[in-house]
Amino acid sequence: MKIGIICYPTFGGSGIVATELGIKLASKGHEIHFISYKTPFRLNKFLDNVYFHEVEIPHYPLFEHDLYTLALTGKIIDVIKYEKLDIIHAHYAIPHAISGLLTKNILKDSKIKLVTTLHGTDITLVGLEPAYHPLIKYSLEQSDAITSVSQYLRTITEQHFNPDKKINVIYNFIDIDEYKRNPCSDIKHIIAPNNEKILMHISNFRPVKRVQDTVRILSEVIKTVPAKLILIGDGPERSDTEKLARELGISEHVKFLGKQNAIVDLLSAADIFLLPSQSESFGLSALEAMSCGTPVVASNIGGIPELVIHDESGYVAEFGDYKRMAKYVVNLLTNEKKWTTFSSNARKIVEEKFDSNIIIPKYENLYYDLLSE
Ligand code: GMT
Repeated sequence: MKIGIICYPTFGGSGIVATELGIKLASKGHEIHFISYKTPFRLNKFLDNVYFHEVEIPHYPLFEHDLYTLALTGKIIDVIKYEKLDIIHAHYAIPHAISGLLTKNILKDSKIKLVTTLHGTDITLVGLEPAYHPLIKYSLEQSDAITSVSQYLRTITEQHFNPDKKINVIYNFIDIDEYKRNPCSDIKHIIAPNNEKILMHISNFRPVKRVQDTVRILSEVIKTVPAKLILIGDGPERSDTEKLARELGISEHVKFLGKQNAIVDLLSAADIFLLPSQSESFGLSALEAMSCGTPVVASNIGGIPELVIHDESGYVAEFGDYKRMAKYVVNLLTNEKKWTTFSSNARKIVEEKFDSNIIIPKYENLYYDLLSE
């Protein structure tokens, strides 16, 4: 099949999922055409069957705002026409699914099929903006197929938009051969030379991630267990989080590493992964941690409990209840047998439910079904 993938190229779960999906499909012989305003950051080497098409946005003094949606539509039309695509797959409803629909309407005689994958905030945040609500509803009803990355996201989409179309849940996935605990990682000894336990968090530091709660959790944990907190990523909450660590007098226990690429080695050094988000349709970083055998302590919101099984592979608590999360962390860090069981349970859940070898065929079957209609 020839598939066009429309996604955001920057750090962020939806772009990562879209890029990894394209890479896996290409390795199975499909021809993949990524369309975005920048090369997706995970597309960092030559790969057979993979092409990238950059959307150029024309500027004109009359346009106070760039017309990305229209420029994207023009580029999709171009790629469909000249590369003879069978499917376009939009990741994130706004504006990708809208551009996809516009394309379909313009190319009336084409047999192109549009798949829209919902990732979370396109429904729970952006989708609730009154100006965008009718657009999202239209894009859901007019796409040839809709997928969502968790059961939770399907339910909330049905509640808010009541689309007259089935939503297929296809969970996010991971390459379990790439994301596995690396016992040789010497990062642990560098970060914690006195054998302190390591708590870790990775995100884009947006307010919804509640990064400051990770510092509050650490301040509780170190009352009983010597520990360090490693924060990976960057974003708007970083300076306030640094300030909080200073105010609590624990900044020597907190390391801000910024954006990093050696995620597997870093996760292999972690004893606990923290994800205290206020909203999370899935929680891709928790999946990466679990695949590396790191138990997760998280909030019990959104799609998180679909992967972090409470009292089995980690713990979940009410969002904002950092004291309870800290208790769960201490409980795991002071019970080696329990930690080992949770670590292997976490890996097992990933192998059984979220392995890319299980999930990618679900997307392929969806495409084949559409093409045979
Ligand atoms: O968080 C966003 O604004 C969008 C998106 C992204 O690109 O990071 O995140 C969502 O998609 C991820 C991949 O499917 C999910 O793992 C995240 O849980 C989800 N974020 C939220 O729901 C807040």
